[in-house]
This record gives sequence, structure tokens and C-alpha cells, in this order.
Amino acid sequence: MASTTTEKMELISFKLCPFVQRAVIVLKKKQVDFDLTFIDLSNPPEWFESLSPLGKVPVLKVGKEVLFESMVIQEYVDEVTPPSLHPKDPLKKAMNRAWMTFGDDLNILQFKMAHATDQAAFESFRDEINGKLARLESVHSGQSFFNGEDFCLIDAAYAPFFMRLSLMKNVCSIDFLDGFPKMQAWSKALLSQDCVTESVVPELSSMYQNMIRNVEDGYLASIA
Ligand SMILES: N[C@@H](CCC(=O)N[C@@H](CS)C(=O)NCC(=O)O)C(=O)O
Repeated sequence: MASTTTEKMELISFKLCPFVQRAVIVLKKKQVDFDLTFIDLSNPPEWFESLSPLGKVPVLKVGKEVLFESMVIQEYVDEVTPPSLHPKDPLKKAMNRAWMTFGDDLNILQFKMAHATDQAAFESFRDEINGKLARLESVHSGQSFFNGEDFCLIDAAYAPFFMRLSLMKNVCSIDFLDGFPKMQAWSKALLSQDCVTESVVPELSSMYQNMIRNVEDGYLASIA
């Protein structure tokens, strides 16, 4: 197979997707020149259905090859643009990968919480998120980022979750990080990084808040 590392990459995106944002953060952090193509997931083009094996974004086109799954894309971009954003120590690196996977569920629970149609369902998703935040609180370095003072791949994986939590707070005035001091400081540090603020379209905050307000019979919409 020909080397693919010199080809201009193209990321297929949906504006609201936290998984796409993980990949964009790494591409921005590594100052990669890439093309960004937006699709509407509620009405995906035919070419996307044949391109994306799981029918999901993100998809990264590298020449004729297609990569999918946000964590795989993060890792690939990191690997072809040294130095790596992963810790060097193999055990630390593996632990970071494990905790990156742990974050997938948070994005999904957050989506479910935003779409809960009654308070009981909302609280139950919030409880699940709180359980996971407590776990993260126990393994976080307590410094600016997950491993310490350096921004790593794992930080890119969690930033989209914290960005949406902060947007959600603007809508309903619930402080979702109350009681989690390390998470509060982590969120603040992540959301002040250029690679994070530049990883979304300018209208993301209004799009996300409108999405919450427009959930039919949405609990959050009712208290917004
Ligand atoms: N595990 C995947 C999750 C990606 C994902 O769920 N993307 C959503 C958008 S945020 C999607 O494409 N959904 C379309 C569908 O499930 O049909 C990843 O990490 O890339």
C-alpha cells in the first residue's frame, strides 16, 4: 500500500457531533491542513452511506483509505504528526487509552440526558454521569490536564463532553460539575485551549442550545 501520510486528509463531520470534535481538536492541535466536509445526519448523502462502514461520523479520508471511530482517528493523526500527545510510558499510554474509551459513554449519556422527557429519566442519566465523573475525579492528576500540565490525546477526547455540559448549564442553570473540583478545573482548562475553541463552528452554542430547547416534551426544555 502506498504511504498515505502526505495526502491532504478530509474529515466528514456533523456540526453537533462530539465524536467528530475529538478528531478536529487533534487536527487543530497538530496544525494539520485538512478539509472539513459537513453532512446532515438526518438526511445523509448517498456517498456517505457507502463510505462510512458504521453509517457514523467522524470518517477521515486519507487518500483512498477511510478511517472511522473517533479514537482511532485521533491516534492516527497523532502518530503521523510527531511528537505524540500520548504519554511515552507504555502503561500510562494504555491507561490513557482505557480512560478515553470510558469517556464514550459520557457523550452518549449526555445526549440521552438532553433528550429526557421527564424529570425521573433526566435524574437517572444525571446519576449515571455523576458516577462516572466520580471515577474520573479519582484518577485525574489534579493539575490542568488529565496527566499533568501537558495537553494530551485524552484531553482532546473529553473536551467535547465538557463543552456541551457547559452549554447545557447555560440553558438550565444546573451546575453539573458541582462537587467535582478536579473536573471543574479540568473543564476550565480544556475550554480555554485554542484547539478546543476553534474545533467547532461559531454557531455551535446556539445550535446546541436550540436543540435542547426544541426537544419535544423535553424535561430540560421545560426548565430552560
Ligand atoms: N464510536 C463512534 C461514535 C460516533 C457516533 O456515534 N456518531 C454519531 C453522531 S454524534 C453518528 O454518526 N450517528 C449516526 C447514526 O448512528 O446513525 C466514534 O467514536 O466515532
